[in-house]
Amino acid sequence: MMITKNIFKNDFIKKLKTERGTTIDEATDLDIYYALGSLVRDYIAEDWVNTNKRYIKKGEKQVYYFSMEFLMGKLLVSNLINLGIKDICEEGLKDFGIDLEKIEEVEKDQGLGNGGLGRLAACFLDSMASIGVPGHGCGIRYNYGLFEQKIIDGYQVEFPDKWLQYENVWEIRKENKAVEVKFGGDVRVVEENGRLKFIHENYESVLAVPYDTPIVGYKNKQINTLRLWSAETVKRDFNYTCFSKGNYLKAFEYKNSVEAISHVLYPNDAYEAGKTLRLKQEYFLVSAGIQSIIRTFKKRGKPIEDFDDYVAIHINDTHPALAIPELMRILMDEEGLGWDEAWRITTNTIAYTNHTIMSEALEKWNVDIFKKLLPRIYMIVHEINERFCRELWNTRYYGNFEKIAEMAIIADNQVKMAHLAIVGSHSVNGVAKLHTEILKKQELKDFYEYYPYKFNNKTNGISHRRWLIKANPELTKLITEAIGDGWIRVPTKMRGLLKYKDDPSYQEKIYTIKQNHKIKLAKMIKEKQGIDVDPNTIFDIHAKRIHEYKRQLLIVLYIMYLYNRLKEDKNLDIYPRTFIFAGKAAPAYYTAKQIIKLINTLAKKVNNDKDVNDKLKVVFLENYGVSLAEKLITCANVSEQVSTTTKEASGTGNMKFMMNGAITIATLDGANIDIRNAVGDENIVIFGLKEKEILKLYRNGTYNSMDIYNNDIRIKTILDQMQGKSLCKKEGEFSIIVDSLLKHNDEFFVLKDFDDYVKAQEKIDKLYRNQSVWQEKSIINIGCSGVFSSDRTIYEYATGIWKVNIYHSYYK
Ligand code: DL6
Repeated sequence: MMITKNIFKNDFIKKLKTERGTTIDEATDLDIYYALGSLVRDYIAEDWVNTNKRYIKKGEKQVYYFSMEFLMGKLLVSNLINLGIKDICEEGLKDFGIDLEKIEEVEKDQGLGNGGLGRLAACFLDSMASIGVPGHGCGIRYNYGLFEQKIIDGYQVEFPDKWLQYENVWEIRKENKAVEVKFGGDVRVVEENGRLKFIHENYESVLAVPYDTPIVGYKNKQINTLRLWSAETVKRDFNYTCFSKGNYLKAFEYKNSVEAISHVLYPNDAYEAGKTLRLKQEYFLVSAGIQSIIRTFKKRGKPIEDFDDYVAIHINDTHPALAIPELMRILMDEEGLGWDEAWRITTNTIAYTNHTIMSEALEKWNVDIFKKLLPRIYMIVHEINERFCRELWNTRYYGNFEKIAEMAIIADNQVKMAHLAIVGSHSVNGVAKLHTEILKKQELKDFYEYYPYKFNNKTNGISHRRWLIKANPELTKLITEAIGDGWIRVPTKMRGLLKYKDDPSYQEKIYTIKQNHKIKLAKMIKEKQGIDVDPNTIFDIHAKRIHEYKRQLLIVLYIMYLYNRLKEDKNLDIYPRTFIFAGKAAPAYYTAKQIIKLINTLAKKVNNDKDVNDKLKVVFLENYGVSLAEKLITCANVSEQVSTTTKEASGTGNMKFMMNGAITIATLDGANIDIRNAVGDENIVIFGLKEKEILKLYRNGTYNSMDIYNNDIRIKTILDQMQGKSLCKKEGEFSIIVDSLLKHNDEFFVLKDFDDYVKAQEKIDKLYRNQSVWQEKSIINIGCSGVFSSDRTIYEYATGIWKVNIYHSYYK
């Protein structure tokens, strides 16, 4: 159906009446949001049903993207854009005196993720639907997403994220599709007709109930599904006998323990060591997801032996790696296949992405916990391990006990999830070239040597629909005016912009758009924090999780250095800057939380010092998430991507900032390298240790951060200030930070890279003064950013790993 403005206006009035019992004059913003959301869902409905029908009728291979995290953000405006009706709705609402931007504020972010990994999953869903891959998300419907961060007295304080406080207008509960997931109990083995049967008994049952959210493709009528599972009790909600006897806690024990499974997202971007509940969550996700896939597959009437021709399952890091033994279990215990056939199907179906080399993120589960919680799954993992070790012994490592122990899936009383994921899948990919090379050369070297054909690289990407079209409609319009709208479907066509790079009038327009965003942000900062920020200063932004390897500290040291210089000489000629930080720290990561406190302490000092005020400001914005990111990325002149080389697998914030015209100051880490290759050395500012230098320093242990402290007066002064009372009231408040840099020898080479970073920043300062040069670089960055669209990434996954049909042939 073609939706015109009048149709929309009539439908909207009707919705307000039927769903909210109100009229335009009486409606609150919440009424308007819900009526609008419900209407948009109606507009989606028919295409959603038709897409599913088409998948079944054509028998197309389906992709299921399993992830413990989906950081979807808000969906209203992004759905309007993809349906192609945003302008109509916006204008229709305006006729009623309603501002869409204001209504969008009512929607809660779906913050079911920690950071890069979860947001990548969300971008992938958008791209799969938009380029026409039959691909769906499978995750957990946490009642509480990533905590809400408030800054109180400079400290991070966490509050529950009540995203489901009101109805979630996008989801549909499908209780008829619920499945049972079993925990604990015993496995009895019996022989029947010459075959072993595994009977799972005395287990605890949990009902997994799916909630489906439509994922709207860009103007193509393709609607895929994000299915999130919620844990519920199977039979009785609570034990009435206990309740009657007055034992209230006991009465609700079962209900509480079941519902805990999907209660809250673990707020850590590495894994939660040893937490049984986390293991329970992981199995809950894969068991529910795989049972549901098998059920859908069987409806097609194809033989189970052909499963891998029709289904591809992707596991987003190792968190869903139990998909491997779970699929084996179902194929053998329920479908009656033998081990070899089940193994062939499983490994052909499953593919795995590694997202980090940080050792604390490598999941390992204690065998005793694992066995107790998942007895049948443990038996299968044990058998996979036995067979794998035997194969290693027989093929390549005969007699080499040490090597086999290193590669084993179960060793040292632990189940190693990365090893399971590699052995049980047909593809292992890293997320940027450098990251993949590090996996091959170091972290997963043994596995690469054994299975070279499994390893490949898929450089990350971002949805340009979310991060440019939605976040920056003004820039979107300007690009389209210059080169037409072909770039929206084929983002690499943004290169067409390069011919405008030195056109003064185009440069002026690019400048004005950025400037207007900065003015808006400055207003928000003033309202929220009372800080006056001048939009004419350079906006220098670092927004991402707070982590030592991401090196917020390097920027802090630089600000302190600038501050000291300005205090010495008020007339010092530096281009005025506003440093903006945003990001959450894992609640148990004390050093990261102290870094937040340090930034806020420094902000207070700098912002209240009249001597430096017209040249330097520092702002920490609380509660970083998708919505705040959409506001920030449009405002940056400088994008800070300063992780210790080799530590950031890819980064995706780097791509978002670049696409919105920021110039990146970066180490040669993760996808920064790919950005450098795309824009050329002159259009990015690179500094810091290179991969080889870093690896050498780690290897030969010759680095001594005390030498730098003793020989570089700038650093000595700053660290002494950080220790003493000149910065904060409580002496020693930041000693954990200073100790990490000095006593613990600066694991992330902050001090080592400081000097080079200062020089890089001086280069930025100089470049910004010449606005025509700066704007030229900005246009080049925008023009070259198309290759970082997740449409490209998904195209590579679809053709290189999943081998699925891509329905919309415009993407090549
Ligand atoms: O691949 C998405 C994203 C990368 O861009 C980041 O560089 C990387 O740090 C992040 N990794 C994680 C770690 N999670 N685990 N395990 O979030 O992935």
